[in-house]
Amino acid sequence: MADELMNKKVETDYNAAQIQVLEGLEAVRKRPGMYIGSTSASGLHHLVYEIVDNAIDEALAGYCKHISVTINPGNSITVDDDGRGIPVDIQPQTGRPALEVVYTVLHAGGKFGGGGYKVSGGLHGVGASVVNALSQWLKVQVHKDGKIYQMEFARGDITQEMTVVGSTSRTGTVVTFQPDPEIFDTVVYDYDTLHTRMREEAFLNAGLTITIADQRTPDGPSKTMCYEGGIKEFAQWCNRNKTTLHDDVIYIRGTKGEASAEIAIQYNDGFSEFLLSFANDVHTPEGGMHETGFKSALTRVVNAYGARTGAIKGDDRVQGEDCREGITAIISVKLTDAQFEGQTKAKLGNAYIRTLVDSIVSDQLATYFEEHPKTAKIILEKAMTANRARAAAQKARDSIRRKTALGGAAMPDKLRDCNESDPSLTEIYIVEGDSAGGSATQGRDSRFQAILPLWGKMLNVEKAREDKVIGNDKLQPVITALGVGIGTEFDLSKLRYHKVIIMADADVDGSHIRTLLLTFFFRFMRPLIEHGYVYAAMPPLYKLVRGKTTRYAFSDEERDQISGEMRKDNPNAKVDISRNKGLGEMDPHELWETTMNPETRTLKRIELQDAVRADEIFTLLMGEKVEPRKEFIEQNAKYVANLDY
Ligand code: 1YM
Repeated sequence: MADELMNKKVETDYNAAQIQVLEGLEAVRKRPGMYIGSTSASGLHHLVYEIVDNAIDEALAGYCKHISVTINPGNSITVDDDGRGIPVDIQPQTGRPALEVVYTVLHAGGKFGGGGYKVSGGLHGVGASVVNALSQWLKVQVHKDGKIYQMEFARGDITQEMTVVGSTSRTGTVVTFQPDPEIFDTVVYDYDTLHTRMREEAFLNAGLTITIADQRTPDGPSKTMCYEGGIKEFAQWCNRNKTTLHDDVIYIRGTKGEASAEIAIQYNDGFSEFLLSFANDVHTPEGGMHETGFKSALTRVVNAYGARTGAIKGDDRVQGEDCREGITAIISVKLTDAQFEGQTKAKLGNAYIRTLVDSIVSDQLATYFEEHPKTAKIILEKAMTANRARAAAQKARDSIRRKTALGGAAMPDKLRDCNESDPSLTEIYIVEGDSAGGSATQGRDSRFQAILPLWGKMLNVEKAREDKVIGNDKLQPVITALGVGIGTEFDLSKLRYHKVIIMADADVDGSHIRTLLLTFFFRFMRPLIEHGYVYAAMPPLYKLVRGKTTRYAFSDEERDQISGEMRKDNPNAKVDISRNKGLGEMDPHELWETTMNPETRTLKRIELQDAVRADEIFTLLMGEKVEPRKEFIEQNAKYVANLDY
């Protein structure tokens, strides 16, 4: 009788737990954005990172050496690690195998891990069960104690209970999932996106081997990455196409209690600041306490060294930004209670991390400077030169301000402004060439669309400091029209248009000017890109005419599809297909219909990744190193015809 009661009790608990499970995963399917950020491509890729995070935690615990990520035909993903394998024993709380709990209970990781398992700091702290809920199907295999355990799910529901399906001599976890097309806007994975993220993970976890392979085609790409030097190698890699000022990468690390921090620094001869910070391997583009601690310690140490050696006299000081000119620094912290704050939850909020980073950088960088006086001198001199250039920039700015104050007309001559003054309703087209500018001005809806034509050869921003940019007659109109200022004076709240649209031809010259403008925004107005205000207009590549019907195509595939559709009723009909020659050759009406009318146009929002790539390409094409430039052009010869080096 007592036994019967016991069983009944267990069963009731189990049912209650099951109901909770269903409600939990149902919530994930109802509001996926809450758990993975979005259901666009970014959310789709996030599924992979969640599963990989679990494998990386196993690596951090010291049990896993190799992780492999495979994109399978049909866009399912397999993640395989050689760790201990997820526990398969029955959990006393639920009466279910741990494996099942991990994949069906929301936020199960920390609760059932028995001490050792730390929830890693994913964007929303979610894990395996979320991926399961958002997958059309998911299969886990655990290799453990000589056996292969297997369990299968569909949209979070169990379709096959955990069973032993074979024997094995290895250990580890193998997860395969098919993202649910009912949930995601796209279910097609991008190899480059996954490759970039996996490379980052490999740099951040020194000695861990990560393989990424695309098996959707027979000879798809694959790459195995392992960096014994960790973030030191990461900093060198970021500088690979730049001229560095010292060979040795400065490396700093320290721990306090459960938290640890490591930093790698290498300066190049450029003018921009490249800080990459991470908390628990999660990129924190909005910065936070780790970056704050780093910046204040760096400034203090450089000034102290300058004062001690007599290079900085009296009350003179170099500013923080002076000390960061040309810096490449990787900051990586690991902590158990990461607090992510800010608009996109991409800013680290734990105040004690600032203290930790500040104190280790203060101590170890000061020591480094004493032991490496040559490097110390180079860094100090770079900061002092930057300081002088900043004073010159201030002068240039003041002089422009005086000129505009005297001249009265604050806006550039070439700007054709719109009537609406509420920035959230307006857009500006930055257009290459006067003739395209003319068509755009005639074709636009002047109530909310402004046009700014650019012409002539633009300044090479790669080798320009703020003072040169401010005085530049090609860039100054852009700066004035946007209203936000640049560099230190940048103020996003003054942005005059919430859509900044670069409109350039779909040819080599057009891509040059697009790259140039993106690099300029990236270097001097980065928040504009980070907040998603920058777009590229997408003019059509082909025009198809059959009788009185005209349609446009944006790719070769679309051209073929549309031409097929236009011939549907009569396969012999003549469809005239012409390649669009350029923006300047479209009449205003055509330009409006294809590229500017919000109802019919296609705009591509520029993401930071695009800008980082533009910056890289720009460094390559315009910078000083010839070898990588040659390589790039050889690799991309089919895209950049007629470019000599
Ligand atoms: C391809 C995905 O999930 N690997 C993985 C996960 C776990 C373990 C090992 C693990 C953890 C622990 C003990 C522990 C997880 N275990 C759990 C939980 N790869 C992948 N590899 N033994 C194995 O932390 O104590 C959650 S994840 F909660 F069951 F312990």
